[in-house]
Parts: sequence; C-alpha cells; structure tokens
Amino acid sequence: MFDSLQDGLKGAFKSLRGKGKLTEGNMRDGLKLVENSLLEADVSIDVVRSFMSSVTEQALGEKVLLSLAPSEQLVKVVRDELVEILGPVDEELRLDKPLNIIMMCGLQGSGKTTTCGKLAKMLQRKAKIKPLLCAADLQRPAAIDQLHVLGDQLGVPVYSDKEEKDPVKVCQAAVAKAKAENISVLILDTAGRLAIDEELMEQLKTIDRQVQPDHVFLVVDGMTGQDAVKSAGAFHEALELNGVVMTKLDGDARGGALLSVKHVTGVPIRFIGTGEHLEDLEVFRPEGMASRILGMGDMLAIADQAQMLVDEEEQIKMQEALEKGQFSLEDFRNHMLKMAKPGLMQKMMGLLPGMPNMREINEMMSQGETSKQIKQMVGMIDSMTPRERKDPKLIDASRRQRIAAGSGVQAKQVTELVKQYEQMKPMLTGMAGMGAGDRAQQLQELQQQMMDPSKMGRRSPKKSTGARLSPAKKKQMKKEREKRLRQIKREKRNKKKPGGDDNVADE
Ligand SMILES: Nc1nc2c(ncn2[C@@H]2O[C@H](COP(=O)(O)OP(=O)(O)OP(=O)(O)O)[C@@H](O)[C@H]2O)c(=O)[nH]1
Ligand SMILES: [Mg+2]
Repeated sequence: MFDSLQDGLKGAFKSLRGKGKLTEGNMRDGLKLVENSLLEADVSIDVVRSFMSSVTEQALGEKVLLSLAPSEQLVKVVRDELVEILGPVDEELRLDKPLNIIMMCGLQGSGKTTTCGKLAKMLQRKAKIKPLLCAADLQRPAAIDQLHVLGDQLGVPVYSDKEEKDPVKVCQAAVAKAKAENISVLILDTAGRLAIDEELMEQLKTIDRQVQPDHVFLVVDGMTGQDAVKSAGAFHEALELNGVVMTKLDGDARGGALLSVKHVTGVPIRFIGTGEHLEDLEVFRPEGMASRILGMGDMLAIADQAQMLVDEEEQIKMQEALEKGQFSLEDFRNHMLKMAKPGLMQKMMGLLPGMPNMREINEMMSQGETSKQIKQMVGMIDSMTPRERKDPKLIDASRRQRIAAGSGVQAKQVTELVKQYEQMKPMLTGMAGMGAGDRAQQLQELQQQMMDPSKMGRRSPKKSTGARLSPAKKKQMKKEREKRLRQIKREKRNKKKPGGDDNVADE
C-alpha cells in the first residue's frame, strides 16, 4: 500500500541519518523531501501546506535539533501529524438501538455493493450480528442479483422486490421486515451514478428523510485520487455523512485521497477496502495507518488478519488442543495450507514492520519458492501414517526414506520438517494462554521464522513475557468456547433447513 509514498518518506528520514551535525539547513533539506513525497502521492495542496507548516515548526524546534537521534525525532513528528490529519475517528460502530440502519452510497463502481457484503461479514465475525441486506439499487436489474449472490455466500438474508420501482418503498419494506424479525442491523445498498447528479442526490435525500438511517457511509474509490475527495465533499453537503469507506487501496492508489479526505471534507474514513474478497475490509485506525505509511507495521491489523486465517469453529478447537499441549503434524499441515492461501501471506507480510514493501514481496512470492516449500511440506506430512503425524519421533531412518520417496523430496528434508515442527509446537502451545498483544508479537516472530527457515532453531523458543491466565479464567474461557461451539453447530443445522437462513431470532 502506498509504496512510492513510503519510499519517499523513508528517503527523507534516511537523508538525516548519520549526519555528523544536524543543522537547520539539513533539517530543511529533509523536510523538503517529506513535502515532495506528499505532493507526489497526490495529497491535496492545502493539506500539504498545513501539514508542512506544523511539521516544520516542530522539527526545527530545539528539542529535535539537539536530540541525539534527530531522524527518529522527525519520524515521530511526521507520524503524529499524520495521525492528526487522518483522525480523530470513532472506531466503534455504535449499533445499540433495537434496529440500526446503515446506508451505503457513492458513485457508480466505487464498491458499494461489495462493501455491503464485506461489512455484513465483519459484523457476523466480530459482533455476532447477522444483518439484513436491502437491494435498494433499482437502476440495474443485475444489481439485485449481485446482492443476492453475496447474501447466499455469507448466509445472510437479502430483501429485494423486483416489481417495485421506488427505492424508498423498498427500503421502507426492508425496515418493516427487519423489525418484524428482530433483526438489529439493516444495510441499504443504494444505486450509483456516473457523476454526481441532481436526481441521484434527490433520491438519496428522500431515502435519508423517510428511512432515517443511523449511519450514512460514502464509498469512494481510492484509486481516483482527488476526485474521490471532491465527490466526498458534494455527498457530505447533501447527506451529512458519518464516514467514508475508501476502497481499492490494494491497487496502485497513491495515498493522496486517504490523507486529504478528512482535512478537506471533515468526514473521517471509517473503513478501508483492501481487495476484492469479502474479508478485505479493515476498520480504519489513524495510528495504525500512520505507522503503516511509515513502514513501522500495524500490529492490531496483523492480529486481525491472522484471526481470519481460520474459521471460528476451527479456531476454538485449535485453541483447546493448544492449551492441552497438543499440536500434531496434521494441525501443522493445515496451518501451513491456510498460510499459503493466495494473497493472505502477502498482506500479512505487508503489515509487518521492517519488511520489504509490497512490490518486493510480490516479486518474492511470485517466484513461487514459498508455495513450493509449503507444497513439499504438505506432501511429506501426507505420506506419513496417522500415528507418525501425532508422534513424529516414531519416524526412523527407513520410514524417513519411504516418506521422502513418497513425496519426492530428500530424506534430510523430512528431518528438517520434523525439527521445524518440534520448534514451533512449544511456541504455539505457549501462545495459547496469552493475551492478544503478546500473541500478535509471537505471531510476528513465527512469521519471520517461516519466511526464513534458516533462523529456526538459532535461538531457543521465547518464553511468554505476558501475564498468564489464571485457572479460573481458563475455566471460564473454556465454558465460553463450548457455548459458542454449540451455537455454531446450531447455526449450521439451521442453515441446512430450508428457510433456516432467515431464522436469526432463535440465536
Ligand atoms: N481491488 C479491489 N476491488 C474492489 C474493492 N472493492 C470493490 N472492488 C471491485 O470494484 C468493482 C465494483 O464493485 P461494486 O461493489 O459492484 O461497486 P458498486 O459501487 O456497487 O457499483 P454500482 O452498483 O454499479 O454503482 C467490483 O469488481 C469489485 O470487485 C477493493 O477494495 N479492492
Ligand atoms: Mg452496486
């Protein structure tokens, strides 16, 4: 994300590093580089001016100039200022009314319908809320079908009415359905147009007046740069937006729109879209984004992505096995396969501090080395007997030969795999009792080791530094897990029953 902006800022900080004596002169040179990289990233000129005046004032202050590490001080000043222009943002989606209505609007093709689906997925995953989607885009008949496809994929109900010509009536009927069925969140997918036109604005204003959504989100295409900022201004004037969802930041968006939108329109970014898949939506946090732009990583986003690797039922089971100290080669194999899911690894890596930027990662991954390694690992594990997978110590020299022959590798690779597993096991089982922060850190280490297997075994697995859970807390967590597992099973059963999809009331 924002490779050239990152490179530019890094260059600016580097120019100050190792300078024998820092003067106002060379600090000004560094600042000029910061300014250039913002302009090249298509940040609006007003934002650049105000950003630079604030940063310059602080960077030329005595504290920075006299400090031992001025380049780090400058990083801090720039980071604080980035957070300042991106925020503040209310990260919490307040959904505490009996029925909460979210209206999604925006220009054609900006990603409204996709974002409705992504948000529905996020609500299910994070808040255990099954929303109702409403097809209020009557411009294209295909739009209704598109939303139904998403609904089916996610197992969430979709309200539509192909006979009705008035989107306001469709929304009102959806509200009635949600109320009747005790659905707590309703998401309206509205129609887009090619450019901002009166008719579209009037239609949206009427829906706003008649349906009174609690949240009005504008979806803008991050690739369109300052045009996205302009359209956000116009929509905000007409509708009083609660927030912006900026999509397509996985492409070659330069970052200008992201950095300008809050400053220019006063509307904060609430979510960002980072891909075409339904899990590619992130809650927008200014601190995390500022760190990410500066190549310092975003730990919370990493933890979130990692969680998405495994589905919830699997996660609970894995957690249980880990707490008991059980983590078989079979689990190891499944874990590897999850990591090999196209795109996911790249994304996680992109979030890690000190990692090469996306461009380099993509080049690295496209050479196919990693996926080849994973394929080999899976092949080896598949060639083992179930008993060996549980207890690889059973594998002797002759079995090692057989396994290697069966999976087309050398015998010493089998030895290496077992070694790798033995080293990962205590790390993972140790992680089972940690809090989220520690776990994220551990995960990061694990990830780095996986990318560079030569590092494995060079140091002994790190002991947890975080507070351990008390036995009472563990017991309580176990109880909650079992309850949730029963719930998931019930949901799955309901889903199989015809019409069971809509059955949210019995949750
Ligand atoms: N790469 C990428 N593609 C996205 C993202 N969000 C949406 N898209 C793609 O953008 C295209 C348009 O998305 P839609 O959700 O149909 O857009 P829309 O705003 O509903 O379009 P209309 O209903 O025609 O106005 C689709 O091909 C999506 O897959 C994103 O975050 N990243
Ligand atoms: Mg649409």
